Amino acid sequence: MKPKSKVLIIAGSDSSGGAGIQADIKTVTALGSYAMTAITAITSQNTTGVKSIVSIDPKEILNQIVFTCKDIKPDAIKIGMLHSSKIIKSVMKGLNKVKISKIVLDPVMIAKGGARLIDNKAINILKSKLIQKVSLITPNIPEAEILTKTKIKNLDNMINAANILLRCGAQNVLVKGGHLNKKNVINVFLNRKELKIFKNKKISTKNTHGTGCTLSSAITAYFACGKTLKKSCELGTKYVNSAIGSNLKYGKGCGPINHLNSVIIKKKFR
Ligand code: PXL
Repeated sequence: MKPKSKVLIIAGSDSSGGAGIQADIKTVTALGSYAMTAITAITSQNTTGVKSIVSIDPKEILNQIVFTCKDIKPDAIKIGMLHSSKIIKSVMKGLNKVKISKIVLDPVMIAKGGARLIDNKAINILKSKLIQKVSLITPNIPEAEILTKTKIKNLDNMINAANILLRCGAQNVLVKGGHLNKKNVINVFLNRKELKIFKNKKISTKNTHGTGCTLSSAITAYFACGKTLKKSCELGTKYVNSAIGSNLKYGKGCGPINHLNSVIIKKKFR
């Protein structure tokens, strides 16, 4: 097949392959689109935790974005780990130059094992400036709590947080409820015209490393192909659910989900 669309991913590298830019490339590819990257940081990690993080020079991040897009224009952009305020400023400069309207922001803050992937100054710029430049922001519960300075314990709290983010200038918000201790996973999609609640059975497993990166990449891939954001969120959630359900059991800690669950290999390549 020929790729259905082109996606630029601006995110950090996860050496263990389950989250970060590795998850993003696998997801975009598994959903039939062409992946390009601008790497913001390199993490050394395995399923038991993060050993170290090195940021890429903001100038180099800008170069990756601008030079790549000048040649192959993406249909949409996904943004993941942004380690510092300098990096966010550089990414915003890049976005202004490349003028792509479909942008999905996953406000990555903390890795599964608890390692911080963003500093406080960066969180403030993300909330006050970057949020206004993107089509969709996809916080999980802890991220939504930090961004809105509220406590989130139930569906009403999630909707309230999504409304606060709209007031901060977000166009569309997807608050992901996987962290709530409930039988179902509830995701709340909200914009100024509609509210949609996606409900899925929670799959009990510790192997959920990279779910956030994977979901935002899947949404971006569908959005790049021309689906609405609401439909992209619905389909992205289905893809991640099936990837979690496959339960790979790789590594000694929180293992990766199965990005390949959507793929069938042709006979001649088996
Ligand atoms: O899942 C958040 C995330 C994003 N980006 C990178 C990561 C992680 C979590 O480990 O390593 C690079």
